[in-house]
Amino acid sequence: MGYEDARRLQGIFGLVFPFLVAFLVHANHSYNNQVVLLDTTAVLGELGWKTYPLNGWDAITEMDEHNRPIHTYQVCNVMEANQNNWLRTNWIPRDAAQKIFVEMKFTLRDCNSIPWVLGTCKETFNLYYMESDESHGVKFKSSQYNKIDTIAADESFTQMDLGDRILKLNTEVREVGPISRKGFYLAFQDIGACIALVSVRVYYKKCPFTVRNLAIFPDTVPRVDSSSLVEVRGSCVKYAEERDTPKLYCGADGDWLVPLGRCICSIGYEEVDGSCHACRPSFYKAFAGNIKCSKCPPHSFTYSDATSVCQCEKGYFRAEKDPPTMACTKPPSAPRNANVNINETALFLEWSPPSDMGGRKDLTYSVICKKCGSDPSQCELCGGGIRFIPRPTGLTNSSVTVLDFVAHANYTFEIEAMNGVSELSFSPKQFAAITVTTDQEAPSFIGILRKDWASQNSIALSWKEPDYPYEVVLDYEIKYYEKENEELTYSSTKSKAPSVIITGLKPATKYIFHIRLRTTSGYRGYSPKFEFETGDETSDMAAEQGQILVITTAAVGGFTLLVILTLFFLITGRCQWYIKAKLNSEEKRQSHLQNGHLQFPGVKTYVDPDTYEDPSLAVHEFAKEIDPSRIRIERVIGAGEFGEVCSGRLRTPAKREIPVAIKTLKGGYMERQRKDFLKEASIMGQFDHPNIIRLEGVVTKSRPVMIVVEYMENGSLDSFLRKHDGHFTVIQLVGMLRGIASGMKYLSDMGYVHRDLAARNILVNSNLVCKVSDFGLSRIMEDDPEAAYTTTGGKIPIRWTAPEAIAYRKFSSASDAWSYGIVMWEVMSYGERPYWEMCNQDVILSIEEGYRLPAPMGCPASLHQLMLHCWHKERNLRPRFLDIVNFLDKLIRNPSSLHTMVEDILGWCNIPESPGDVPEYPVFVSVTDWLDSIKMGQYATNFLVAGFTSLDLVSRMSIEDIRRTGITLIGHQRRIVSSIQTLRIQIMHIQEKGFHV
Ligand code: ACK
Repeated sequence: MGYEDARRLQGIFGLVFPFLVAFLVHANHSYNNQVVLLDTTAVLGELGWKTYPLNGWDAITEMDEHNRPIHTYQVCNVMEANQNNWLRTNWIPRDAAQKIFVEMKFTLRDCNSIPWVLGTCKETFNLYYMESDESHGVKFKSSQYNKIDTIAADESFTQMDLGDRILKLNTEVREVGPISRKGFYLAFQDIGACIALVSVRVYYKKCPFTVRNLAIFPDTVPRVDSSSLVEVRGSCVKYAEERDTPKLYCGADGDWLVPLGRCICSIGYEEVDGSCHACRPSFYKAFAGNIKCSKCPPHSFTYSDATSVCQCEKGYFRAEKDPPTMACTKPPSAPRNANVNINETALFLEWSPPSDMGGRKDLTYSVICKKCGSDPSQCELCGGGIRFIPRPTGLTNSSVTVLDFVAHANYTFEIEAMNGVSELSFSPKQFAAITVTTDQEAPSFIGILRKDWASQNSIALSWKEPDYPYEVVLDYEIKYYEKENEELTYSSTKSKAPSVIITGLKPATKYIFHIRLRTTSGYRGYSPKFEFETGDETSDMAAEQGQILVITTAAVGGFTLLVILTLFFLITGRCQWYIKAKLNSEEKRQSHLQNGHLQFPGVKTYVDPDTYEDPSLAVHEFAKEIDPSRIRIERVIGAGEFGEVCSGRLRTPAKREIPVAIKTLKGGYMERQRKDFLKEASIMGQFDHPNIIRLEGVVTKSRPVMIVVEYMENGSLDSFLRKHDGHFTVIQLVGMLRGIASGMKYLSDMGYVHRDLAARNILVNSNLVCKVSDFGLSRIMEDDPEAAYTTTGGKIPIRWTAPEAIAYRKFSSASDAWSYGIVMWEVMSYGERPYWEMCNQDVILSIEEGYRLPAPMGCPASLHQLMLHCWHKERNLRPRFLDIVNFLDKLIRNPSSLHTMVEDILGWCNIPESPGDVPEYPVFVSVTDWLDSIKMGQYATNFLVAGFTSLDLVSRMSIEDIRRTGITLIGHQRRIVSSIQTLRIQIMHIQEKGFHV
């Protein structure tokens, strides 16, 4: 409120204080996130506060024009030295408050304006408090009180002001907490000033009752510690149910943050204006969800409210698996146009689909076979002798083949169409029937099939050649199928000789074989079925021997060739093995390339040590063996998953000593652990880059097994930053990030995906050079304390991992880029834990819902933009590491681009340069918005009361102006000053474009 608006005042009291006008004192602010514990402007009777001594503070109550009291306490003993006047409130119950706010409105007389008081007159008073579980009545002991602050006026008034009768009202707010007793007193100590305390308002902040996403959140008191949030679980409104636990976080300023999860209206209810209402008659809602009720589907109805499933009309049904949204349906009519074709051995039945499908698509057919005598009414079911291909029931095509029927018989086939509701209907079944008489020759028998031998995948059969005096046998056809799987697989092969080897069979499986022969007059009938089984693992040797025996015996008839052949196989096998070993490493490179990584000319490709049959070969291909006498271990610096991590010295072949870190494998390890331990060396040894931790070598030939790497004086990046919170310039931090990005670019160029990029896995040396480390690959997830099990079963460091990698383990350089964004955030917040105390499940959910980490305090906007870019949901749209390095290089070359803090630009809205243009410069909405955007919203009243009501005025404020508004915290003063500098630049740009602020 501007001072100019204040009404003229009347004088009282020796030196004459101004009286306050009602609209200033009774200004009606209502804040729904504040709970008021005391407001002197709302007390109708006497306040009854205690004064010590009695002639110190003086209570004066006046009435405003609405007859409401204005309680003022005044003191003005400026003529006498050594004043110590106390004014104590009544006992104020704490309620649920943990931190309280005291807002005081007062006027203070300028000492210079009072003659003869030099030396005794003061321009401040002190604010105290004392906690207690009950009221102490009139008892008062100043020594029991704790000082909150010294309160000074931004504006004191002079005699001249009094003459002009202009009110200079100060408003100061102080916070106190944590408060834990049942209540407290406030006390105001005057030490010789001329003060009128006009009003006191005591309140605490709360996140107010709210309904979000159909969930109710009660009034919640924030934590005293302003950096931590209170997690509140919402309860669903009536007729709603939970979908992903609804949660909100209550922030220190009484704001609800990060909405997660939601409730949805139950079945039969729909959402109307934030609550759930029953569906009307003729409407239904079958699923819980925030969808509207729908009209009943065809052939169904309902006469009641809140219906979840509509009832079917008569003659219509709903199959068990039919969704309630589907129309009710009925059985199909009978198939049409049944027809039969018959040849020597088979009957082919065909028909057309029914004319009425009953409204469904799940149509199948069944064929019933009946064998009838000469009287068509005397029929019996055919029984098992007859075969249907593919099967007699559940047919989806409108045809079937019938085999193994008897000659000279009458058969009737009834073909029925069915669908998913046929079983539910009591109406008589409708089918198409067709009768056929068989008159073909019965199948001819050609003798007995013998199994000569069987291996896992083949069977050798033979039979006796038939004796047909008048016909020439052209060849044999052998049909076979798996006994258990008759309909699915049916194969055949031909042979001119009376023997065959059938290959490609499944091990230890029973097969059925038929055979028929072809003569010059055509095919004869099939033989009966023969059943043979393939062998299991143990049978192969015998079979191979049998095979060789058969081949050899047949071809040579002697033992010599068998020996020669055996020798030949052995030798060629050996040679192949030898050649394979030679090619091994090259093949692995090739196979890696086939895994999708694009090889850049001149860039080495990473070789996965897992592709080596023997991982110790990989270690020695990529890591030097170090003689342990060259290593001097000095001290233990940490604990790794496999054993201690030590620092020490390594004597180089050139006799120089270099500092190293030594990872050891503790005794009693299993072979698998040794492999995993050395795998890191096999990976690290392939890299050579200034931002990747360098491998010096390994000790594998003596105990303990060790991995020796370069020493990084400052240890891991996360703890290093936490230890040096706020110590670095933005450029230094960007330099570190640039290093990490450069290392990651190298890794991604080599086709290596890190999967566990996080500040804890970056090491820092004494020159602040950051290097990527921890190449555990498969074991990382076990090793990393951050890794948690996902629903897909893997162990993943959730907070650092891209959503697609969490959801379906799609790890790539793009998912590394996501992790890099998190590392950026860790660096800019000096090692803060990403997503703070949120649980992993909430992190996953909030990312899914589009939430992203906000910029850490003091983070340049350009860097936060880059982070957001790295956290693009669509992985192909994330920057490549090459882009990141280039971008950071540009920032480093042009440091002014780092001056705009995110706080400065939040809350601005974009304005177009000219109609149709893409907005370039942001513009603020109000002073309050601007303060909110730099997280200083708590000072909005101070600014407005002090008259800084427009951004233009704010942009001209000096540090003194800021102090005068009552902002005492140095950090806050600094933040506001630096934000004002940015504001000036922004306003200049906006004005250059011809816009008004
Ligand atoms: O945070 P720190 O001091 O840095 O504690 C861990 C500890 O060993 C267990 O991993 C430190 N550490 C690991 N490698 C190195 C290294 N090459 N140089 C210096 N310290 C290292 C790490």
